[in-house]
Amino acid sequence: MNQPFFENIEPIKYEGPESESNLAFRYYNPDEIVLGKRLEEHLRFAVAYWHSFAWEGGDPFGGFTFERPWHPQDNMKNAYLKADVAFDMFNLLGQPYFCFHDADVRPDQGNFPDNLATLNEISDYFFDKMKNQKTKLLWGTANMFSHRRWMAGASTNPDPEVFAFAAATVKSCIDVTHKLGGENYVLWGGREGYETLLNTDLERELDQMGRFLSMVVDYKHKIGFPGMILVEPKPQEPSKHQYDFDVATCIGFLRKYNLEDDVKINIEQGHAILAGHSFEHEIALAVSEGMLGSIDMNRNDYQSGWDTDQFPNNTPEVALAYYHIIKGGGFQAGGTNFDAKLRRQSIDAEDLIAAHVGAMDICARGFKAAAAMVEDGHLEKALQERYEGWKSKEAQNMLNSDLTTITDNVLKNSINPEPKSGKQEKLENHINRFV
Ligand code: XLS
Ligand code: NI
Ligand code: NI
Repeated sequence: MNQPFFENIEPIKYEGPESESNLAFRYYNPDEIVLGKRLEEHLRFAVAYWHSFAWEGGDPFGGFTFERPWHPQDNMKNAYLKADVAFDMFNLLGQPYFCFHDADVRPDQGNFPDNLATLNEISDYFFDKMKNQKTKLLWGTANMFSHRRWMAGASTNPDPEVFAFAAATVKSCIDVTHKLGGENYVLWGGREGYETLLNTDLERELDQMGRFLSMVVDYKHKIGFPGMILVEPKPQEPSKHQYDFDVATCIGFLRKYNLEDDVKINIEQGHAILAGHSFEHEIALAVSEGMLGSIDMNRNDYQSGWDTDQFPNNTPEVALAYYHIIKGGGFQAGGTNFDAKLRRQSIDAEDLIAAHVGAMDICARGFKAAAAMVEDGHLEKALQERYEGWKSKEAQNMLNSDLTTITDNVLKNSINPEPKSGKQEKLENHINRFV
């Protein structure tokens, strides 16, 4: 199919920090070796199909602004055109991965058999395209939040028929992800939550969600899907209360249903902010529990209170996130998915490319800063020094004793601790040497 959507745009190249071009990488050189590995293999960038190609630019006060050639997205002809444009963009950017929901790539047919047939049809088309270009699938997922059938939840729905439709939908999406060699499968519970307890049996709904996820894990093993299963926390929006509130809540949930070995976590910057955390807090917590799977990289407006999904544009924030990812051993099957969308006034085809180029550059810059911070070692050393006291035998023994013994010791040795500086500003100043 011949379409002129990205007219006059050449494949994006690395030109270095001095480049004057709007459409060149200044920091992202995929072949640069950082910490012994190519940058491309560290960062594992993915483009999100939904924001870049399915979203039409509407907001609660106004309609669509984008008017792409593949709109309206209600027929398969336009689904094919959209796929052509998407894979053209992947070629221009050269990022190694993409991610998609079923609903991004084919129109909803209003019933399961037709949804299944069209998903299989368009994913066969992807399969052929992926034979001819380097783009791989980071993860697949099911959109079980847009269509009205999901309004009261998918697996947590009061209606068992919706649970059944959800199970069949997820099975079809795992099958397609497997067919395309996807490296992960994500479940984000957009409607898995509630508006009011007046009509919600919270305990029952959580049990339904636990059973559902267990079936997903069983199915993954049954078909030999080698990818990771990931859940993605978010505190609210679209539901008032989402069950997968944040990383800590997800870990508690996964442990309760004995799923912590089979399911890891996909952490999104904006969702961390909405939950009242920093991105690095969520990452560090997941790393410390062995639960980090992948990240959805974006930027949230700090004032709005809703999910703004902006492209990242803040090196210090990104650097601290990658610092904790590197300290955790880096990505295994996961990667950096740009779960980010244009502002609705950015209607040009070139805006889509520029947004990704800038985002890839910011991530590369942040990642290299983080790697330098790791190599420099000052932060790690300061951290070790702060906990130095715990290295002594007495301190370690105390952790295995009891309150009475400790009290006796406090009295006997007149223990009276002298406060020590936390040196926060000095440490923050140190970060500024790298970002
Ligand atoms: C929405 C979520 C969504 C998931 C995939 O807020 O971030 O985009 O990443 O369903
Ligand atoms: Ni996301
Ligand atoms: Ni989001």
